[in-house]
Parts: sequence; C-alpha cells; structure tokens
Amino acid sequence: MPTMSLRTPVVWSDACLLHEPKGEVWVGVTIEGTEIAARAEVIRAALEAAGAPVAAASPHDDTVLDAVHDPGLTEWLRTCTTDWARDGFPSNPGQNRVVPYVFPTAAMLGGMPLRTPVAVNGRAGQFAYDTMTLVGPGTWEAARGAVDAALTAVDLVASGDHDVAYALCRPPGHHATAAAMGGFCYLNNVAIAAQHLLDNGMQRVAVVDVDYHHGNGTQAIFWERGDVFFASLHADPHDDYPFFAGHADEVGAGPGHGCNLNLPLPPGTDGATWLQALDVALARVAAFGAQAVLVSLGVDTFEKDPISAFKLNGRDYPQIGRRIAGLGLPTAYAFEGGYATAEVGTNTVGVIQGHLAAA
Ligand code: SP5
Ligand code: ZN
Repeated sequence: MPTMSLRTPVVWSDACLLHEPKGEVWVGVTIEGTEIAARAEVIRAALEAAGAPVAAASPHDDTVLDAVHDPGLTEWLRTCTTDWARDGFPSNPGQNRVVPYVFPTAAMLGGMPLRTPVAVNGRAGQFAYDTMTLVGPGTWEAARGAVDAALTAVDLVASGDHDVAYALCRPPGHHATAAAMGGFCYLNNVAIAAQHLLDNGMQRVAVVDVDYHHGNGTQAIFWERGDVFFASLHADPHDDYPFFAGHADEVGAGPGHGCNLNLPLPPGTDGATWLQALDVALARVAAFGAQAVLVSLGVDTFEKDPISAFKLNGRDYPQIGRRIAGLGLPTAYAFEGGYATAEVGTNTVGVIQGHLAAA
C-alpha cells in the first residue's frame, strides 16, 4: 500500500474510555475483560500516525437513540450501577460490576407476561442475554459517547463534507438488540446511525458487518425493515458466538424479507475465501440501491485474534476497504471487535488506506 496521508476523520469522544469491563463471566468463570480501552487508544494512535484528523463527537439528543432502543434498556444502563452499589453488591459478595443472574427467556415465561422485579440483581437479567457484558461506573457515559461518535460520523458523510469517516465508537454495538445488551455491546451505534440517515432524508441504507461475530443486534433491529439492508460475514453460529442467530436461512421478515443476508463461514477461513464472500455481500448491497453504507468494522477476523478462528492477515485489510469503496457510496466505518491489541491499529488503518486508494 503506498504511503499517503489519511484525510478520513476519526470521530472520537473521550467518554469512550470510561467503560472498563474489568472481567466477564464466561462458562461460569470470571476471566479478564476482553473489550478493553487500550483497543480504542491503539486504533486512534495508528490512524493519527497515518495522518487522519481527529474530529470531536458532537452531542446529539436522544431522539434517534429512543427510536432504536427500548427506553427500559437506556434507563437501566443509566441507573443500574447506582442501585447495585446501594444494595451492597460491591462489598457482599464483592462484585462491583452489574452481572446478570436470572434470564426471563420466552421458555421461562411460557407466554406469561414479563414482570419487572424490584431487586436489582433480579432486574439485571431483563436487559442482558449473556453473562459477558458487565456494567460498571462509566459504562453508560462511554456507550452514550459512542452513539454520539457514530452519529457525528454519518453526519460528516451525509453532508457531503467527506466521502468516508471512521467512528471510534467504544464500547462496540453490533450485538446490542433493541432491548438487551450482549457481546460487550450496550447500545447499537451502527443501527442508531443508520436510523439517523433515514430520519434525515435517505430512503435506503446498508449495513455491512465484517466483524468475526454475527451482528445479531443489528439484524434483529432491522429484521422487518425494508429500508435497511443488513449483510454480515461471520463465524458459523453453529460453532461460535452468538449461537442463536447468523444462519444463512435468516433473510428478514415482512417488509424486510430479502433485506438480510448472512454468510456464515467455517473456522480457519482465510483471506481469499473471506474476500470472495465479501464480494457476494457487496453485490447484494449494490442491487438493493443503498444511498450510504455503514460498515461494522470488527478486525477480529485477524489470524492472531485471541478469541477468533479466521485467518485473515495484514495484507487482507486494505482489500476490504478497496472493495467497499467500489460501491461508490458515502461510507462510515465504525469500531466493533478486534482483540489482538498490538495489531488492531494497523489493520484498521489498512482498511481505510485501501478504501482511499480505490476511491
Ligand atoms: C464486539 C465483539 O466482537 N463481541 C464479541 C463477543 C464474543 N463473546 C464471546 C467470546 C468467547 C470468549 N472465549 C473466551 C476464551 C477464554 N480463553
Ligand atoms: Zn466480534
């Protein structure tokens, strides 16, 4: 890739560093947090070193956030750590993160109405679907800052001021559904940004999710929508997180029938195979007639990623940007997964350089 100064703005909010996962409960054991603030700092430093200007996220009101997410979820994220501390969980049993416990699944309720418990440790299961996505002091501020970063990035491309922007929206968002957090995600930054484009005059937008994991939250949010095309390439959910969504036969419903494309891929998938699947997804996006594209840019497809099983290497990332640029659409990339901290910066820069080189 020729060296060139990146002109793509990196949209950033200092609040995004305030979330500290500290730990996650995985198959019943507490392990170190995976989605750490250093990931975002490394990506920012790499983009800046490549010449990208940093643009401060501008505050947006809650209108579009409330259009995408259940007010119960946002209220919970705003208040749960205070209630958790008030009820003494940080000292007994010694857990200062909000950890879900009982999940009111459809199978538990058997059709009975969902009741909201008074106890904070009871309520914790209502707005989460896994045990890996803990809430602590600063989580809400970070998640809300990430939403502002994503909204600002799409403003920059929708206005025509930029063809491409990168939203450094941490914590990530693509696993968050309308009413539940999961997969290290609290608010669905990309879904909110897509809705914002539609609210501001676009008729059709596309989300291309290249994270290693299926973007089940984004899929669920737009499942019955004909104005958002969602395409995702990801680990086969038969083998990997999020397990309950991401299969190839999930095509959307109602007005959204045909507007959802899942391309599950086996463990060990290399760059050549993966890029062929990307071409399939992009051809569908082009046929849909999207006016803008949002990219859920997880770089956990990397061969050295500690929680993933694909085999992309550093030379594959510019090819991702190059192919997405071939759509010729205003494009906002957004931070998602990628846990090989030493390489998340160079791989992200690679995507943006590939995009600019092709555009
Ligand atoms: C945004 C994003 O990439 N979220 C990923 C959520 C995946 N969570 C499942 C991780 C499984 C971790 N396995 C732990 C292995 C410990 N040795
Ligand atoms: Zn991921």
